[in-house]
Amino acid sequence: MTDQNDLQGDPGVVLHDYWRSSACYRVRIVLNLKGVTYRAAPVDLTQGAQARDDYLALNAQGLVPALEIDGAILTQSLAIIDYLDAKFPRPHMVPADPLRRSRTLALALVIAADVHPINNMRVLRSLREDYGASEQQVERWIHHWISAGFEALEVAAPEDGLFGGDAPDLTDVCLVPQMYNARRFEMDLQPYPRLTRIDAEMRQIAAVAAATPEAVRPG
Ligand SMILES: N[C@@H](CCC(=O)N[C@@H](CS)C(=O)NCC(=O)O)C(=O)O
Repeated sequence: MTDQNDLQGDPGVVLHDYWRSSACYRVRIVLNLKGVTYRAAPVDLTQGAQARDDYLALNAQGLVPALEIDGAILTQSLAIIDYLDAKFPRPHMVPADPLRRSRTLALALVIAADVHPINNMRVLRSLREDYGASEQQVERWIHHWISAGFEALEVAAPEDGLFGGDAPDLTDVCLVPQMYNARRFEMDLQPYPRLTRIDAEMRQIAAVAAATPEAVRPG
């Protein structure tokens, strides 16, 4: 796949990355699928590095990822992927056909807009610190919202192949990190056999395997 785009390997591409962040994991998968070489600049969320002035100068939201590319700083994983798709078209993450495009975006947004944001670190911290939630309640919250998204995705998932058919699309790219999180929080995945199969097929792809948290964990 690396030889399919006209330009890859710009050594100036820097991903401000946290190894276990799902939003970063999405961007790493797409950079790898498109064969774009990048340097990772770790932002240690466990040390609060996302809230330090030097990082806030890159992303005033204090969230990872941020991508430095072409002299610009891009934020929001889906907006970053949209830029990469425009700049390095092959393989496409979102189809050009309007109807297929809308359907792909809708499924990807089940995860990126409706599941992931309410399970991220700052929300879980607020549940614990501002609302006194116990670890058991936090876990129930996480499972509840992942299940809500996965139930809808399982219905939409193809019987064979990936969401993108023979090649990954944006939904597949968003699914893999969300499945990683589901396993991390010990969710029962038996109700989602199609999602489980798609995730396993995705992780067989070398570019996807190279983006896994364990493969990029610093130190
Ligand atoms: N919608 C954003 C979400 C980014 C996001 O929530 N990043 C998390 C890691 S996955 C983060 O930086 N969390 C830091 C915090 O919650 O303080 C995107 O897709 O880029």
